[in-house]
Amino acid sequence: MLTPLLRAGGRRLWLCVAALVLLTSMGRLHAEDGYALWMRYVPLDAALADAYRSQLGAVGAPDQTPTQHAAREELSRGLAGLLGSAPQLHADAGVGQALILGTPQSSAQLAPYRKDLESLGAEGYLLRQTQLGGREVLLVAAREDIGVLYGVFHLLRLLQTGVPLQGLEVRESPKLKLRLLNHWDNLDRYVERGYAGSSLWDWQTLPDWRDPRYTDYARANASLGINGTVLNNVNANALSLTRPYLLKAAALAEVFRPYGIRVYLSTRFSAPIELGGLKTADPLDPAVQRWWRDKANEIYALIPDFGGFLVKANSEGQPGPQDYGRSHADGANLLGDALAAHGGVVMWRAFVYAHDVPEDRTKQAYGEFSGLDGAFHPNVIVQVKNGPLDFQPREPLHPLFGAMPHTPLMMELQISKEYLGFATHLVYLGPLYEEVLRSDTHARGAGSTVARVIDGSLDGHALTGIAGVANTGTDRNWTGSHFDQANWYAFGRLAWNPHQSARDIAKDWAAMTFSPDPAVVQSIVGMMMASREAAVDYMTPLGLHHLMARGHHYGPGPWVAGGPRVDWTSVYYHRADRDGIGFDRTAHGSNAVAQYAPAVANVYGDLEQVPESLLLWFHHVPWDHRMHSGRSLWDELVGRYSRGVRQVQAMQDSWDGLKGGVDAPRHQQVAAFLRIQHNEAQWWRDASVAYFQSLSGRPLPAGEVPPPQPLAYYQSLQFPFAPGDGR
Ligand code: BDP
Repeated sequence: MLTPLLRAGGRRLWLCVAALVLLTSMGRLHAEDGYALWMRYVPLDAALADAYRSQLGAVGAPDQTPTQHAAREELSRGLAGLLGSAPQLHADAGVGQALILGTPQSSAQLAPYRKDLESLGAEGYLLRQTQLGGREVLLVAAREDIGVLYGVFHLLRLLQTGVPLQGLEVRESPKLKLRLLNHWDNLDRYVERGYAGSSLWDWQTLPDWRDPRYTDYARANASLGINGTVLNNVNANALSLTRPYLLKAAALAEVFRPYGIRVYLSTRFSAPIELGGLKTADPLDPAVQRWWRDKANEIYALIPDFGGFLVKANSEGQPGPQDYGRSHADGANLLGDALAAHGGVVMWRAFVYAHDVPEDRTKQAYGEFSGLDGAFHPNVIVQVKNGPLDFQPREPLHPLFGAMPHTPLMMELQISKEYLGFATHLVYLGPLYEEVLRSDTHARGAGSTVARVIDGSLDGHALTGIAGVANTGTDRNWTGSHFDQANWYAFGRLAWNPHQSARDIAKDWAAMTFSPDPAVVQSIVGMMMASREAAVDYMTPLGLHHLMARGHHYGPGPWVAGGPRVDWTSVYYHRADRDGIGFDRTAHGSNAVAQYAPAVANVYGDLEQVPESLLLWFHHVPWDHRMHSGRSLWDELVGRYSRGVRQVQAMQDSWDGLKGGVDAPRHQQVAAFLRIQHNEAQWWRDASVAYFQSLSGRPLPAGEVPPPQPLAYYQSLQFPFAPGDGR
């Protein structure tokens, strides 16, 4: 009798202890709203802080330029937060300093490193623990001030993630030259495909009022090495090029400059007509050429380090050179010539599909651009989306990668999740980015990855770059949800080095954003790494694509048909009927596979070899088609939809387990968003299964629950106020 009682008592005691531990740890967790992003700098574990404090001691950090000042400020803020006391900062390098920041020009102690630092380039940096005058010192050294700032952010990351500094040796330089955010922000502060509030840019109060948030935006970007920002939407308003707006852009440029961030603008090709009163915007017309040259001169007088133009032309109704019978190269070169004298670049988008071409939309960019290889002026770079359609949950690589060896190509990724559940769905995009970067174009034999196309190493280009469509807005947490901060973060880290691993990046982010506790990190990284595949499963499994509701793209719409353009409908892309499903892009169909190098085309074009994850992108197959699992395609499809929903449930379970390990306000919001995601994943699954079953006429596989509502119900749902729609 005694033993069970004791056991019960013991259990109670254990529960009390556990509750106490939880309460104490919860007590330590301050309520957070996400504003600080991954730069929270909250106190480290005491032992770790002691160890770091003994290694960092007094700091020598010059304070002569705005960038040097920014580096000092960040270091000071970081160390004060992490270690509990602000460091002693000395502007002149001196004996006894344990941490030395600077360049060979700014710090006498770093002068001997001049040669060593040369090879790191203008933005690179060196972190090194070494002996100086018989003492241990840590150097954060670079050729230019901006490298020092990047080095400071790197050092702070090491501290935030608990990396020992003993014997530290880090040599870093960016693999890509242009590392840009593209803001799809309109002048009225509406953000196209934005899910995080309004535009950060308060055009009305600029240039006089410089919201301190602009500085925090710059800090966040500099912490990742992002070095440029396109302020306005690619569906551009010509007014951005008028003097009042240029003055506003100049004010932002001034705030961003110390952080190494240049300002760029999206330009409307017809601006010479709209603003200049010309009759034409023909790129070969001398008056048009003069107008753009004058405009460039005006811009550079106000913004001496202006980055250049981003252009969406002859796409989705935007004006462009083809309106005058000229090519994309003619258009891009017109602007390139205007900027050349000032060192600016033109990023000319390849996201084009014509209104009157009845061809498979995924083929059109290649069709229009591949023939122009080598025709662009040296300061023009062609900006290509990751896949040939439009930021879907999964796409194959864009066939232009590797197909234009004589033209610099940069990649455009979407950070904002237009097609991936907006801000409420937890979908970490690191694996999506990594998947495309590691895709092999086979253009110059095996190993010709997209990462090597865009880092210039494949074809020897010096002008290189990557752009991410920003997910920022006025929401307190910047990105509309706590987890969407990870997508901004991952984009920036991969922009610096596209060969990094999405999992490693997730680990850093989770430790810095939530907690360095290994159990917390492991659990969060597990959720993140599975999340993208979950979204693919519950939205568009097995290579399906573009099945979202019309216009706003919120929720399922696999039945979408009719309307202005066939390639804006879902039925065009899935082609399902009683017999089968999928878009035949083999030689029997649109032959889009032929746009890839033969080694890739052979795999994608062959039903036996194509990865199942892209099966229905490239093939139209009967419902009975045998899958690797041994199941029929129909059974597999339904199974994938349900698997996606279960995965969201698993994320909810993991998150519930983190109660007490993450501060309450953030925990609650993520938990609520996961509930939304779960409901919406279920909705996606039910609506899609109901719809495809209405075509296939097949019974659900054993164990699958029938959709609770008839198809007509799902089809009747309307969301006129879903956010972010184009307008
Ligand atoms: C699509 C968006 C649309 C953009 C377009 C683009 O739906 O709002 O304008 O891409 O990239 O994904 O130009």
